[in-house]
Amino acid sequence: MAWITFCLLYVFWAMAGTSTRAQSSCSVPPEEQPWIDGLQVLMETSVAKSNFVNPSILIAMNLAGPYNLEAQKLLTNKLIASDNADLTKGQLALTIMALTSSCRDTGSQVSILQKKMENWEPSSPGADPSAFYGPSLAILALCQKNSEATLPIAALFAKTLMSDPSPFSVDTEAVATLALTCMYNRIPVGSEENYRDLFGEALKVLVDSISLRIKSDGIIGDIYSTGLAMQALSVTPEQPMKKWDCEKTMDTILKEIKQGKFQNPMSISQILPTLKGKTYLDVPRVTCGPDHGVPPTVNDYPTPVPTSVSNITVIYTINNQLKGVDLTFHWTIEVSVKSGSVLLVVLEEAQRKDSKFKFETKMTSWGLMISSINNIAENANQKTYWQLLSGKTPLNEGAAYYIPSNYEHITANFTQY
Ligand code: B12
Repeated sequence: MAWITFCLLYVFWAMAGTSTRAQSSCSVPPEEQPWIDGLQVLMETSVAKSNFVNPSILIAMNLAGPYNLEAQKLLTNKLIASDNADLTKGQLALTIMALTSSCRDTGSQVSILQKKMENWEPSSPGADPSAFYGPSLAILALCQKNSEATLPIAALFAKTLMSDPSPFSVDTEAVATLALTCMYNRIPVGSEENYRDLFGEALKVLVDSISLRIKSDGIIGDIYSTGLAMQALSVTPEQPMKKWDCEKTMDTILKEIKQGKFQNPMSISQILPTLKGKTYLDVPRVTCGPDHGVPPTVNDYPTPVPTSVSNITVIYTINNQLKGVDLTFHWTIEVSVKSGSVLLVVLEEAQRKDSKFKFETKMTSWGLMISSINNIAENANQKTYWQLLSGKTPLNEGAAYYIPSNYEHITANFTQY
């Protein structure tokens, strides 16, 4: 009898571990599907165009079902061949999930990440609101590989998270929710500590906080955190204090897609799973085989309307009050660029007009990041970076995608996170 009970419990646990029980979900209406296909094609096309090996794109592609099998193969092989030595916890976690979604072996990466997380020393409370983003990805990836071995790390993570008073970004809370939901769903029967209560309590804190950031139009945080937040709210076992209207969020996201707000392949990679009814929790369940969706022809989906070619003036200020007392500066320049130009063109024009405005960039998963201006460089150890603002409002896109309007005042401000 005891044996039968054990077997039943095991089956129940195994089923719990493999189901991403959608608490709230909604889908893209069939007539809007061409827009989503268009996004996927845009994201997949970026693979051949860039040398940057982006695991998030492979994850999204495999969750959605790749159209471009060549791109899928190319990215998988590049990831297998890439050197893991200098990867951060978050990058390693994304690599593991990407290779898993392509049904490849991840044994060596998993043991490196496991060790890194066993040695993880949470930063002091309130130190850095984004410090949990990478560790959240790490717990999510490790949970999918070996949830039992991840229990103590996830428990420390959940406790640290709850004791930190600083408000996290919606992006961070969303990934932490996915990670702890994965753990919650895979707690082995008969575990010593009461993990279910602990993870449940942490999840409640996280989803309540996410729900408080739902705007009246359904956007959660900003449009670029909404994809991850939708994934999180659709799988969490804890009900948020403020009810989430998935349909409303979906409607607004579709409107934003039609306005051309999802041009950055990385932004597509974070919204596409939700639009396809998937979440990062589905990564271990991707089936790899010869089957793939029929690629839509390029004309099948609408593209955003092109902008005009008249010139506009942009006011551009660079400000450093942080580094080196004798190095501080606050300079402004006016530049003229073609209407519809991205901010990067403004920065290039400013640099051409006046060498004080010289700048450097570095390639990242989100595209080019402004890493240095007038020889003052960002520094992760000192938590400094160049923040971009329009007036006093921080931009929600980077310089390679943001399109300033006529007489807009853009500031690059050297600051700390
Ligand atoms: C942490 C974080 C930062 C940190 C990164 C440094 C650090 N050591 O952690 C800091 C505070 C510096 C930062 C800066 C900015 N960020 Co930021 N950031 C994030 C966050 C929360 C997590 C990134 C991460 O760790 N990913 C996991 C690791 C494993 O991947 P990774 O590829 O190695 O991560 C690197 C890149 O993401 C890069 N990065 C971070 N933010 C941005 C933004 C842009 C435009 C670029 C090109 C690169 C970049 O820094 C990471 C660490 O090296 C994401 C949220 C998200 N949804 O992705 C937002 C996010 C990527 N950031 C965003 C934005 C808008 C910015 C800023 C433009 C804000 C501003 N107004 O200045 C600036 C960049 C300005 C510049 N100099 O070019 C947006 C991008 C949206 C978009 N469509 O482009 C996101 C999605 C947040 C959001 N929901 O709006 N960010």
